[in-house]
Amino acid sequence: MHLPHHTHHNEVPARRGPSSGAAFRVGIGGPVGTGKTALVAALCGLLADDLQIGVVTNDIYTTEDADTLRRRGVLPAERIGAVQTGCCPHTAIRDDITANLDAIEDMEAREGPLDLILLESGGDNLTLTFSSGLIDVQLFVLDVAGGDKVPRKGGPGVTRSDLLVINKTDLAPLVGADLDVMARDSAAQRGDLPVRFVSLVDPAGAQPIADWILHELAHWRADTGAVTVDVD
Ligand SMILES: Nc1nc2c(ncn2[C@@H]2O[C@H](COP(=O)(O)OP(=O)(O)OP(=O)(O)O)[C@@H](O)[C@H]2O)c(=O)[nH]1
Ligand SMILES: [Mg+2]
Repeated sequence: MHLPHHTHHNEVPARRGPSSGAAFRVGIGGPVGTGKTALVAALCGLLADDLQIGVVTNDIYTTEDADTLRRRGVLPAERIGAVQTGCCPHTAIRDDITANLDAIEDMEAREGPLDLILLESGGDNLTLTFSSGLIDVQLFVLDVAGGDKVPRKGGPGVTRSDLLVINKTDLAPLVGADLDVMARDSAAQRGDLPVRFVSLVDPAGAQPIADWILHELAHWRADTGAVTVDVD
């Protein structure tokens, strides 16, 4: 994904590829409460038998999301790291990504080679994006409870994320959200970029997202060039 870079603090090396033993990094962003942590938990359940996974969460003032994931036992505790941003979530995933890079690299050094890092941003707004120096692909998570107008409000997560996830479809009848409107508006914003509608009340509902990640991971691994993303 090629987004405008905010590189004033961003002296990061180009992302390493699979040949260097680095894990595939998936950024998960989106507004507050849309189900990012629920998605991380469900993905760990679906993928941990086949992949060595690490998780890094971002929260502003706490380590709430990492604590929740550890309590739920979705992965061994040492595979769940937390970054406390102390500032707007997007700052730590886009402008100065050092704390997140450190958390990932510490985990990889401690735990040995991993296949997949799931990196959850703190909940923010429609302007949220990850630096391409931090992640390989990024998901943007909306929910139907925010109203069926949200996809047409646009923003880089809606228009250009590698995958748009629209969660909590179970709530559509309760909040009067029209999923067809959301699908139509998402397609209008995104062109050919993919969208998946899910409900995570049952974690198995994350299977379409797990399948998409496996597909992207295979593609990334097949790319024999060691350097996959250039940071300008
Ligand atoms: N009904 C319903 N509730 C859901 C679904 N997914 C998540 N939730 C609930 O929505 C609330 C917020 O979910 P989280 O996973 O914490 O959302 P988040 O995006 O990580 O939130 P922040 O990190 O605070 O931005 C929780 O109470 C979840 O149980 C869903 O598919 N359907
Ligand atoms: Mg969360």
